[in-house]
Order: sequence, then structure tokens, then C-alpha cells
Amino acid sequence: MKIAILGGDGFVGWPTSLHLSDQGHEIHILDNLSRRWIDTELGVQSLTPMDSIQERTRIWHQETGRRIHFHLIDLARDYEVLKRWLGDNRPDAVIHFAEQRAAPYSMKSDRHKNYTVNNNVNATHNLLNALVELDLDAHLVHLGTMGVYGYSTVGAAIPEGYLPVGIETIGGETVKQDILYPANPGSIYHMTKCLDQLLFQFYAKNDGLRITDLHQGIVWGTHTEQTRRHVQLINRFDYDGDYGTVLNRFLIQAAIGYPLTVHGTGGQTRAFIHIQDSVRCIELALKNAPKRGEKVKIFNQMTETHRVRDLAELVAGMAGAKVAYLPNPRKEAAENDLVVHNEQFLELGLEPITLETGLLSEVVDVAKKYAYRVDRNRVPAVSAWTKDIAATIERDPEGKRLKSVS
Ligand code: USQ
Repeated sequence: MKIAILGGDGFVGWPTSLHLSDQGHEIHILDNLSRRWIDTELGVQSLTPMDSIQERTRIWHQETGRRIHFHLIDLARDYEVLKRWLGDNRPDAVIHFAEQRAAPYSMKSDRHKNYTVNNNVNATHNLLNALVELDLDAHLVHLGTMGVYGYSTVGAAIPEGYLPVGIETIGGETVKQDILYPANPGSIYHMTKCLDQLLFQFYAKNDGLRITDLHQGIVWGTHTEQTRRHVQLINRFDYDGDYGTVLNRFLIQAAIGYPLTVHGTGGQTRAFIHIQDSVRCIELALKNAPKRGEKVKIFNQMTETHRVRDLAELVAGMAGAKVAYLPNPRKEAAENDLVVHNEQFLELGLEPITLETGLLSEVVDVAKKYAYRVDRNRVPAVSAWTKDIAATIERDPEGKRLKSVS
């Protein structure tokens, strides 16, 4: 297949590009390199040293003889350029990762809120609009989030996208319908993924676009089979307070002797998936496209759920680290349960990699190797969800941890 990977320079986009290229597909990365610019804006860098996208693809060619093509395009702003590229190349599938993906970054300021909404919603809409205009029947696979469901505990398992409901008619009968599970975003970032869902629903219904939406949990780990092949193919690894996600942060904190930064009581339960499984799921989704005219196919792309404080205790026990319980900069339930249906990928043959000490220690080893690149001042999460929360927390003079001022 000829596959366009939008956002193919990012944390999941890059290993997906390698994985699918390895399987013989013709890969085109479309990316505006915004993630690298955001590193510059924030004054942080990936824990792992990343080469330029051109250098990465050169090394891939050197190692495998296969080419990954790179096109510098801003999907949210350059609609005509995107349309021309799609019209000239007519890919069989488009994988859409090209969105600002950090919840804390999306909550930093009014500017960051605007950027996240404009970038994410326009990128998705430009793509859908162009596919229709060009009569291009490419299968669109989108990286969505488990966060569209919210994390309130209702005592029922979360279905894969659709909730069967009975609606009472005026005549008193009950009509059954499958509706999108009620959206309940916890950040501006998560809200954009909820908006994406509506765009997909409309374009699948109105224009017959074939769309798969992957509601992914928190990705952990760093290496995949292909990124291990050469030091310059290494994946990015975010550890900072905006882009680092919880388990990877705990692992790097343990590696550098930084007390593990648990927010609040650490009672939040979240869904997780290893990066290797993430790329396998994308491959499975590609092979199982919906038919024209079918509703959007939704998968829950996660393999297990864990409570944040349990993860902290696990990592602390494994690596001999301390745990710090800090004021929570986010507005979220202090405790929640989470049960998630994920049978579709299991039935398609996914054999989940679950949390096991070997893989956890591998990340700690990577973190130890590159510990010299870590700026400890960038470890605390300081983006507050509301002005009220911002007023109750502050950084200590060394910027090393949050402390309560109330
Ligand atoms: N947390 C801590 N300490 C930390 C960092 C986070 O206790 O140092 C807590 C947060 O308060 C939150 C939970 O861990 O309760 C998860 O935070 P996270 O930063 O790991 O994940 P999140 O902000 O939800 O976003 C990440 C990705 C996003 C993806 C999402 C999947 O950045 O792109 O969509 O995970 S999900 O969480 O299932 O919505």
C-alpha cells in the first residue's frame, strides 16, 4: 500500500512509519515538524538524541534499502498544498497523527488553547475536506484518545466507541440506537479529539469516507523492533512536565534519582499500551478497514489499566526511588475506576505486552544512558488547569517540585 503518515516524525508516528515500511509499504511522512519547534519554545529536548527527519530516513535506507519519503507540509494551514499532494500521490491509506497531543501544553495559556484547537481541528477538517474534493477513497486511520470518554466512575465498562441506548418515543415505544459514547473531555487537547469524532461521524455519513478512530491510552516504553536497529533510528522520549506522560516520567525520574511526581493522591486510573503494541494495532486497523458507507470504526487501543499511585510504588520498588505526593495541577477526579472493552484488537490477534519488569528496566537503562541530557528544572508539571488551581501551587525557588501555598 501507499501510505501517507501525517505527523510521522512524532513519538508514535516515527515507529509506525518504520514498522509499516519494514512490511513493504510505500511510506510518505507529511509533517510540519511542529513538535521540534515546541521543544525549542519550551526549552526542552527529547531525553534521547534525535536526528533530523532527513537523517533518520537516510539511516533507515542505509540499514534496510527501503525509502521513507518526507514532505514538509502544515496540514492545518496549507490546505491547498495538502490537497495538491493528496491529488498527485493518491495514497491507499492515510494515518493521521498530526495533532498537538499534550494535555498540559494545551492548558498552559490562552495562546496554547487557541493553538491546540486551531491546529488540531483544522488539520482534521482540511484532511477530510480534501479527501472528498478529490474523490479519494483512502482509508483514514486516526489516532484518537481514551480521554474522549472521560474518567468518571459510572460502574460500567467503557464500550468501543458506541453506547447502545433505548430512547422512548412519543408513542411510548423504546427505540434502540448506538450513539457515540458521551464525550467528556478533561483538557482542551482531549476536547479537540472529541470534536474530531463529530467531524468523522459527519464525513462518514455524508460522503461515505472510510474512517477508523483509535481511542488510545497512555503509551509507554520507547523502543520498537525497528528503532532498535540503529542508534540513529531511536525514538523520541519526553520527560518534561508538559509532554512527558506518567509512566515514562516515573521511569526517568527513578533513573535520575528524582522523587516520583504523583499528582494528588495518585488515585487516577488510566489505560496504558506499550509503544510496540501501539504500532501493531495501527497495522491491524489498516488491514481491517470499514467499507464505504459504514459508520466510523472505533477501537479502544489499550491493553491494561493502572492506578497512578500503584505505578509509582511499582517503579519505586523496582528502582529504589522515593515517591512525592504533590498538589495536582489538573482539574480531575481524585480517584476513579476504569474498566475498558478492548476485545476487537484481541480478536484480530493482538497479543498484549503488559507491564513487566524487563521492559520497565529497559526504559530505566535508556534513561540512565542519556541522563546527562536531562534538565531537572523541566521535570515539574506546572501547567495549571484553572486560575484558581494556579494560585494554590507554585514552584519552589529551584523549580524542583510543586508545593502548596494554601
Ligand atoms: N500524572 C501524575 N504525575 C505526573 C504526570 C501525570 O500523577 O508526573 C497523572 C495525571 O494527573 C493524570 C495521569 O497521570 O491523572 C495521566 O497523565 P498523562 O500526562 O500521562 O496523560 P494524559 O495527559 O491523559 O495524556 C496522554 C497523552 C495523550 C493521550 C492520553 C491518553 O499525552 O496524547 O491522548 O495520554 S489518555 O490518558 O488515555 O486520555
